[in-house]
Amino acid sequence: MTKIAADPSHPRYQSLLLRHRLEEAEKKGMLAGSALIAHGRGEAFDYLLGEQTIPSAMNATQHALSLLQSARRPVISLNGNAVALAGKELLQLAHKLNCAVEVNIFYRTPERMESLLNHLTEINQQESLAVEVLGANPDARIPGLEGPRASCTRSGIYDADVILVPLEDGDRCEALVAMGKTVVVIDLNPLSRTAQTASVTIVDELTRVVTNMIFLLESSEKTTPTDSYDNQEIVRQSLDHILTFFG
Ligand code: PTJ
Repeated sequence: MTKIAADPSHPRYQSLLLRHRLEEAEKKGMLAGSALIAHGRGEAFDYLLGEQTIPSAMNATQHALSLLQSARRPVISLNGNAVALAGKELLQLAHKLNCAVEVNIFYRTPERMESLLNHLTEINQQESLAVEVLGANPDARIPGLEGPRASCTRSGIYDADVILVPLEDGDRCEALVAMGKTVVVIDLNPLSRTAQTASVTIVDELTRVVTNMIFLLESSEKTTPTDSYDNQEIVRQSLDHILTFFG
């Protein structure tokens, strides 16, 4: 593996580290052709957020966690960018939540699926985790979606009641909500259709969210979801925060 050029004291270290992870994943054939474009869009929004977890995002994260902890059948859906940026931490989160992960990609090819599944299997072994990794043998379809991106696993995404989907696309988010699922998304763009249609929208950077979730799980008791959570208000607060950037 090539080394990242900057040292941890570099002011852009975190950003360079994430870019480096994507470069490495690209070499292994894990990413979609547009993965780096999607990441760049995320970076632009993160800049406007001050590259930090804003209070509304932390509220959404706490609520999402309580939903995942109380779920009958939670699952974490993983795409190429998510595995590249935070594969290890997402498996650790799944382990703590005692749930499966499912590789479910928008631009589905057998080669990418194999590369992503192998990478997760390696992490499971290296970290001595035994997280169930689904996605190799899809046996169900998400209603209302065309093509390979509708493929999913019955014991995973199809039967899940609460699903965490980092960097989801708008169509699929809508289709999952239409199936009656509680859909938690992580998306730095509060204006995206995904952010607007999800049940819980965490407007924050994926690696920060996963770190926050693991920290919360380790430091606090199991919490129950509150009825007063208002996702539209949470998304509005993130937009307000971005507007303060412009003075
Ligand atoms: O692996 P695949 O085939 O499922 O494809 C994955 C990508 C991400 C390429 C695909 O889903 C895609 O094209 O996504 P979009 O439509 O570009 O949406 C990506 C969204 O994620 C954008 O709104 C970005 O702002 C946001 N985003 C990008 N990087 C991050 C992020 N949100 C949180 N954390 C990030 N690191």
